[in-house]
Amino acid sequence: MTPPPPSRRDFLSAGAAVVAGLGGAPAWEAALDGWARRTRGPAAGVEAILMRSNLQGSWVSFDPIGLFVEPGATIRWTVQANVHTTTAYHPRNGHHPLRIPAAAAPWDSGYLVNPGDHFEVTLTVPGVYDYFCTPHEAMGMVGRIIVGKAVGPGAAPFDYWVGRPGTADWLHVPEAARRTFPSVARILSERRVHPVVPRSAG
Ligand SMILES: [Cu+2]
Repeated sequence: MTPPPPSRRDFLSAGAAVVAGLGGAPAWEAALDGWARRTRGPAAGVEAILMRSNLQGSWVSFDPIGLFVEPGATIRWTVQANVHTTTAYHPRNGHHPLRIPAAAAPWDSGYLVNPGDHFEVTLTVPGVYDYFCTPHEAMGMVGRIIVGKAVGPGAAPFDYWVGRPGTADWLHVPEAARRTFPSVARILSERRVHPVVPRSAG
C-alpha cells in the first residue's frame, strides 16, 4: 500500500528548478515531504522522521530531532538527502554507550543511500531512546525519542557509566552530539522538536 517514492525524473526536474533559481523551498524537498506524509499512511502510531542534509553535506539532521510517542508506536526514518543510518546508542552498536532502555532491543539500519530509503522500529519499552547517524555522529546528527515516560539510561547524564564494571571500552558521545540533543524537558513539553537550520546551511 506504500506509494512509490518520487521518481528520478521528479528529482531531475526539481534540480533544474533549483538551478533556475525559482525561489522558495526546492521542489524536490516539497515532493519528498509530501511523499513522506503519504507513506505515513492512515494507521495511527506511525511517526515519520526525515534524514535531512543540505546540498553540500555541511548540515545534516534528523527532523524531528526530539519526539514523544506512546508505547507501541512505530518510528519510520526516511532519507531525504545524503547517506545516513539510524543507530541506537547501545554497546552492541560499535561500543557506543547504552542510552536506550536496558530491556529494549538495539537497532541499526545500516546505510540508507537513496532518497526515500527508510527503516522502521516499533518501540514498546517505556523510556528515553538516544540514537545517531553513523557517518554524521561527530557532526552532531543524533536524535532522541521518549516512549511514554522519561526513564532509563537515556535520561541519565552522558557519562553516567564511567567507572562502572564492563564499560571500559564504551565510547563517549561526541561533543557536537551532546549539544544537539533536545532536552528531555523540552521533548515532554513540545512533543515534537524540529532542528534549527543554520542560515549558512544553504
Ligand atoms: Cu547522517
